Amino acid sequence: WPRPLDVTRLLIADARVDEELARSPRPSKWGSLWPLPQRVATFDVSFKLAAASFQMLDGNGSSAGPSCSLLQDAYRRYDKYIFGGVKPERPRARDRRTDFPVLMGLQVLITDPEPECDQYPSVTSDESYELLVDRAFAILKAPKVWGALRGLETFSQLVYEDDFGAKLVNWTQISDYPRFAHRGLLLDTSRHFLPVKVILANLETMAMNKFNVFHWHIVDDQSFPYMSRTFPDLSQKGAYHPYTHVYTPSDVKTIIEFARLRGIRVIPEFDTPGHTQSWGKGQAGLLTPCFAGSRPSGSFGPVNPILNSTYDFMRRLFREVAAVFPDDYVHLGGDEVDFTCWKSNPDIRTFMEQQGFGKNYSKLESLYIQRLLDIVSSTEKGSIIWQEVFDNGVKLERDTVVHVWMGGADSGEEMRNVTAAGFSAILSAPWYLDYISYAQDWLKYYKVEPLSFNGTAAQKKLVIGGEACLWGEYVDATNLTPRLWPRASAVAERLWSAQNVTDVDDAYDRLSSHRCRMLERGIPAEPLFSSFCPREFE
Ligand code: CP6
Repeated sequence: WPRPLDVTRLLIADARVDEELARSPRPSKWGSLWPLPQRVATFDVSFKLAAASFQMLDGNGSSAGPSCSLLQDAYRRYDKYIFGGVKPERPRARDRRTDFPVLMGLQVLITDPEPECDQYPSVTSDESYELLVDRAFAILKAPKVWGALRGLETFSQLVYEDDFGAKLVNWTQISDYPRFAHRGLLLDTSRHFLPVKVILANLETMAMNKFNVFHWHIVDDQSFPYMSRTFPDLSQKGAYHPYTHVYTPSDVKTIIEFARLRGIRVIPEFDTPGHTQSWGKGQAGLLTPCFAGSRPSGSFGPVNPILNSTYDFMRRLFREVAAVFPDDYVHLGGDEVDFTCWKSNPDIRTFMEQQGFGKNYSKLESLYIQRLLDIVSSTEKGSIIWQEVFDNGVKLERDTVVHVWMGGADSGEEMRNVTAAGFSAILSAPWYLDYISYAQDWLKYYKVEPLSFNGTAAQKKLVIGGEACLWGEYVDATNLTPRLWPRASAVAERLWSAQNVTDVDDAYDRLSSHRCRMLERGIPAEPLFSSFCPREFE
């Protein structure tokens, strides 16, 4: 085993590299990098991975050692992806061919004294990394494990196969970091229950695309699959099935840890006061009774905002949620509140009069959300809310994040208003993946520029990122993955890569290859257009 290389010396770019970087070449022939890194230089010099002996290992002086199971796990994963899970015991004939210099391994060096191996990722996590593929060894340098995870994915994307089945990688130098800190995907487990296996497969695919937030729209009108320890009746009575269609505390733990090992945050959404029909089944008195004339009609509306019992319930539920989900943020929803039922209820009307709200039910909604925001603040969590809460003029804490979902491609004005008011914003409006057309949907997602709205530099800084949304009305385990991938990949590149990465022809080539790579990794991603893959999905 050779002496570890002097990494600092290796990472000093020589004149040739500087020249290449200045021209910002794209690795087109060999590479199919997705999302495209910030800076890439490659040369037509190939190294052969020594299949029998190639290994990923901690570099000398790395602050993350063998005890960092997050990295050790990642080495195993990427070894499988690179070599297809089959490594010969002894070198085969093709490995002994000497026409290429050999790449013996990838050294991973965490440079910060605190690698954050046992922590959870957050919105401020450092995901930057530098990768150098040179003779004998490749070096991956990152301040934190989060960057190392992103760099391992990139390294695995650089490897290609020659006609003899040998694994090759070209001389490459990459310096990379995300453009936006919040790169999310929303999945909805209420309209259809999604088995844990499906969620994990999509977390895995998210990592292949450098997404870092799983926005878990876990409950809604149709079902309440979250098994609460404090209020077991919520799922007992509100899930599609009390045992088979629920996420147990252990399921939730599994998902959170699986995500953490891939540098992905799990942000749960408990959407209120609307979208809560399923809550009412297991929590009597929570929802507003609707009236037909002077009598209760038997149906229920949004959460009842005028009862103290409502806030006692929310306090206990969100205390549990704060303990179960380690992320710094909880999504509180607040979208699409229908006032019809509130208007029909005489107690609510009396309350409105007492408060001097007149006929303005937005004020009632605001009162509810304000109290809920206070409850969540008391659990030491930050809040994310759908845009209506901001639009209705609710007084928000400075650190509240506003999630913009209305207006499709024309959400610029809302982005301008939200950031002008000093709030951080997440953009989803142009990225509703549940809409499908007989066309290349990925193109319209790809062409979005999140900062194209009118605003100051300070305002644009407040855009922390975006999320692709896949609402669940027409989606379950049978069609979720192909509907999501590679369409969501377009959003992934928009949120990771530099602003000037907009060449759609280049993107088409890289994304087509990336889609074939997802197939090879066992993800049934749909085709972009008429095409074939080197190996078809079976
Ligand atoms: N469910 C919830 C939904 C939607 C929202 N919230 C939604 C609205 C419009 C479209 C797609 C989805 N299904 N809880 C809005 C944020 Cl087009």
